[in-house]
Amino acid sequence: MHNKDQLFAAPIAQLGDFCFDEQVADVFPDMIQRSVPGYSNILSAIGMMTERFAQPGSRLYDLGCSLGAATLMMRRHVPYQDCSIVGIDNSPAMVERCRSHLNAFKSTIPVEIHEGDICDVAIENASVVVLNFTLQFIAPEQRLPLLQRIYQGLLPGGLLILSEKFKFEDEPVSDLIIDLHLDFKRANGYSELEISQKRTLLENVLRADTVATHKSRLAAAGFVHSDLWFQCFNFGSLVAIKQGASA
Ligand code: GEK
Repeated sequence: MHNKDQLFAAPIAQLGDFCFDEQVADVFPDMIQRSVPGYSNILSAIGMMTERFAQPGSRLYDLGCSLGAATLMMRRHVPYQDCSIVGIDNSPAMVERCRSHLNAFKSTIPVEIHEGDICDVAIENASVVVLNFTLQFIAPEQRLPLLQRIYQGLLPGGLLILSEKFKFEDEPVSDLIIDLHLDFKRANGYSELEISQKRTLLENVLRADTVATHKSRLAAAGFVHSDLWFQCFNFGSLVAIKQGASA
């Protein structure tokens, strides 16, 4: 059983910025499941795509791994014993819990979980790179350089899975989609106070882009092949494939 997210249930006098501290790490599986529509579908598909895109002797990266949900999926589905998985997160609370969570399951695939900034770490010999709801927390000016480094680090035929919260330009459409997401959170038991406090906290921290911005940034980073493969309200996921010898 996961701890229930009740972090924003009582009024908070001073609302600062959201951060991935111990309190958040303790309730994170419940929080993300109740806040992000389609989260478990995306995780299942990360497993399916790992089976297809992992290359023998390569590395698989989970950038902004939190408690390692995508790392676990990749570890379960990677079809080659000589692959390894690297998870990176800059929150010490997440990294500590991620390591013990992964140790609770048996596997012969090597996994390293590093505490660090994904904008600084080397990405090499990669067949699959996952950015599952992490790019949205990176400073906008660092997003293209990060995608360029991912592109450089991917092997030909390698895959990037980029899941994000999206912004919409058309006002009535945007209002509708934001409302549907609020209904999703209400249906999952969040109160109006919890919803509004969390929104205020995230305002300066989570800066969403439109799907079109993501596609053009992926193209600018070098990816010739990319598109949206999943969307539910204002959350979704893109794939980008590095041109291979035969692609
Ligand atoms: C999942 N992928 O469950 N460097 C490293 N980590 C970072 C950085 C950075 N610069 N900025 C933020 N993070 C996970 C969910 S959560 C998404 C990802 C969410 C980390 C941060 O510490 C947090 O753990 C993660 O990115 C984002 O599939 O909370 O909406």
